[in-house]
Formats: sequence, structure tokens, C-alpha cells
Amino acid sequence: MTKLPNLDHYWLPFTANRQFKSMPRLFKAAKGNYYTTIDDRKLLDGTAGLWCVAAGHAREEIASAVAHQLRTLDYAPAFQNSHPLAFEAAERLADFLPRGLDRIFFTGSGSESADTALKIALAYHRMTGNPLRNKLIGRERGYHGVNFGGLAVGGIAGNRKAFGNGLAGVDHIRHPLDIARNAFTHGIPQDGGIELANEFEQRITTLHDPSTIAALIVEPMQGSAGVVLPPAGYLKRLREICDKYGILLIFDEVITGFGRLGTRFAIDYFGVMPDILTCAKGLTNGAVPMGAVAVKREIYDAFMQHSPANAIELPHGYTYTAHPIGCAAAIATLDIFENEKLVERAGGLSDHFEKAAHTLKGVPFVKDVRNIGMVAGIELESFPGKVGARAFATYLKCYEMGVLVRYTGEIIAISPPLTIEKSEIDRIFSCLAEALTSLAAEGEQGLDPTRYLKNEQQWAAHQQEIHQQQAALEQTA
Ligand code: PXG
Repeated sequence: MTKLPNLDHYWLPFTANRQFKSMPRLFKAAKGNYYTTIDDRKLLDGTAGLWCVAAGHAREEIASAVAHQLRTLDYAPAFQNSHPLAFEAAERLADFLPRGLDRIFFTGSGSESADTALKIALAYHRMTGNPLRNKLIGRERGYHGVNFGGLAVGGIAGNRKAFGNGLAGVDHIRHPLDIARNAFTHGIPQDGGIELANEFEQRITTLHDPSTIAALIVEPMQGSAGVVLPPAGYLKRLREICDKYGILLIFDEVITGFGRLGTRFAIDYFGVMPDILTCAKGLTNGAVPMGAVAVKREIYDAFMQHSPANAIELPHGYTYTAHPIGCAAAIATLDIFENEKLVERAGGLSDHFEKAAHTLKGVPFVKDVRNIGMVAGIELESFPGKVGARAFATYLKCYEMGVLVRYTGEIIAISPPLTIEKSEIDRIFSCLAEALTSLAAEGEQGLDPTRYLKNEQQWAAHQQEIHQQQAALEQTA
């Protein structure tokens, strides 16, 4: 058992800090498909970290590439200078992406990728003589990270409401979730896609002048908002509408990229090509913070052709754009994808995963199971007046049983590393069934988080003791 650190100073993101610090859930190691917690529990990783560790944890190939790079070239100025690995990583990523998206801008995260993509779209129109095309369209329930651009086009109310007015000139189209019609569909829903996409056209023609719209940004599958799938034909129709009105289509593939759907990207799954793609997470297997934006060659060429000679074509970038460590990790990750045929592996496991996920139909509180590739969303009925409490208790119970799941609102999201074995997939879903069944037996009491994870609470108590001792010492000093 590892000693609990002082929990006072670190402010955790997207976390109930007071709850967490009263019941800390800390990981000290990870290998393959498992985490080890600081009280030596082994947890099967049902979430690939936060959707990012596609190739399994602590990969030696990535660790040694990063260690070597750190000792060889730790950092090179990103502006007006560069280093060979930046170009190599861009070429390797372009080769991995669908043909045509082969000009790459590197960022430090998915949020930076989203904002970079939006800025490229705006600058592209201005560059090509359409400065009035400056509105951005996102989608309800969309998640494009937490920076101001991504937040503005994002559609998760809880993430937006604390932060003022956001960007001007932004609108949203409807999300495609329709549980009443599609509950327990295996894979993507078959109906309603075209009419739903047509609502985009209706919105931009009735509320806006379509010639003022710069770009539409969507996640092909909405991950953060609880695994919301596009119905058949929907994305293709969005593409057609964008083409009709000269609007750039941006796919945010931060979650769907790198094999998550059983194809390299969602583009390959749906056969629909955006003008701009964003990615992050799986790009470095989660080992180093890094993201990328890939654009069609015409977009890059427009910047090169329309800028004065020797001018900076895009006044945008980060200190850590194409960081050598990130590039080394990305190349090592792409090597693993190639050597282990990870995408094909994910594709081969998807049927088994789908069947396992749908065994939850009929389990207490389960009102929908949604799945695609190696992703499943399990939507629960809420306890009256306590939205989210059931999903949180389910997460805690699974944690106690040795399986890490994600929850968002009242939805459990499962997205294991693509290295997972069939027996481990079965374990994730049987653990969920067991957790929900016992919650049903326990009633409202089962929703009380203080009932769970006793060891962690012992640490928390211990922590408090240390603080009291320190305070006492300070007083006597
Ligand atoms: N776009 C999409 C589609 C994402 O899913 C981001 C952008 C932002 O990426 P960064 O690297 O800035 O966090 C994301 C991130 C969850 C969860 O549990 C999802 C994300 C992050 C953390 C948790 O659903 N997605």
C-alpha cells in the first residue's frame, strides 16, 4: 500500500473535488489492460484511460522511443525552426489517415485541435475571398474540448453555462439521440438519418444566410455526451448539404480515431470525408499530450497560394506544436498499430463486444444500450430526484469489483483498450450486470457513495490525521 499524498493542492478537472478527496481513487501503475491502484487493487481498464490508451498501458516501444528522444533532443523551437521527427510524424499520420487528408498541424490536445480546426476554417474563407463566411455550427450534445472555440460549438449545457457568452456567430443543430425510437439497436440506428440531417439545411436557410456559414463541426459519434450514434445516411447527408452551400465539414475524431470503431477513423467506417479532421488521445496512446489537425491538401495549398511571399500563412500555433517527445510517441504508436494490426483486431472483436454489451438488456435500470465498434453506452433510469447518482454508484461498485468504467450523467461508457481479450470484455459487462442487480436490491441506500471503497476512506482519514498533527506542530512552533 502506497502512502497517500497530500491532497490539498491539486485541483482536479471535471471532478467533484470534495467528494474525490474524501474518497481518493488513485492509480500507481498500469500495464497492458490493467491499472494498479495505490491500495494494490487490480482494475481491468474498461475505458482505455479516457478513451486514449488504445494499444494498452505502459508500452515498452513508446517508453523507449520517448526516453531516447528526451536524451537526444528534448525540445526544439516550434516557430521558425523545427526538427526532423515533426515531418516524419506528419508523414506517418498522413499515411495512416484516409487519402486526401494529408497536411497536418500538430497541437497539444483535443481541445487545441478543435480550436485550431475552427480557426483554420475561418482563415481559409477569409484567405479565399469569403470573409463573410464567419459563422460556426456545432451540435447539441457535442463535445469539442474546453477551450473557448470548442466550448462555443459544443453542446453540453453543463459545460457551457458557467462561462459567459462564448463566441458570437455560433449555432447548433439537433443531436441524433432518439431513445424512444431506437433503444437497444445493435449498431447504428437505421431510420431517421436523412430527415435529421435535413434539419441542418433548414436551420441555416431559415435562420442564417448559408453563405455566412464557415464550417459545421461534428463528432461522427458523440462520445462524451454518452455515446450518441449517427443514424444511417445522416453523416453523408450532412456532407451533401455542406457541399451544396460551400461549408467546410470538420470531423472531430478525438475519440473515434485510431481504431475505436474498428476502422482507422470514423471516415472509413461511414465512408464520408470531411474537409478537416481533428484527433488526439490515441495518437500517442495517451502517453504524451498531443493532438493533430489534418486538412485536405486544397486547404493547405490555398494558404500557400494566397499569402504574400515570405509571410506567415497562419498566425497560430503552440510552444509545444510538434513537440519532439510527442512526435516520438506518435511514431512509436503508429508502429504498434501497424505491427499488431490493432485496427483489424478491434474490427474483429466488435461483434463479440456488441453481443456482450447487449446482454445488459433486461438488467435493472438499463433503458438503452448503444454500441459501435469498441464503444458501448449504457443509459440508466435515474433515481427520482437524483440524476447521475445511479451511474456514479455503478461506477463505484464496478471499481470495487475490479473493473474501471466511465460514467457521464446517467450513462456508463465502455471503451476498452483495443488489446482487450474476449474474456475481459465479458468480465466488464458481467460486472456491470452484477453491480446494477445489487443496486436494485439495495434501493436508495445503494446510492450513498460513502458505502464504497473503504480502503480509500481509511487513507482519507489517515490524511486528515497527518494534517491535524501538522497543524498542531505549527501551533506549538
Ligand atoms: N473532442 C472530442 C470529441 C473529445 O472527446 C476533446 C475534443 C478534447 O480533448 P482534450 O485532449 O483537450 O481533453 C475530447 C475529449 C469522457 C471524456 O469520459 C472525453 C474526453 C475527455 C475526457 C473525458 O467522455 N474527450
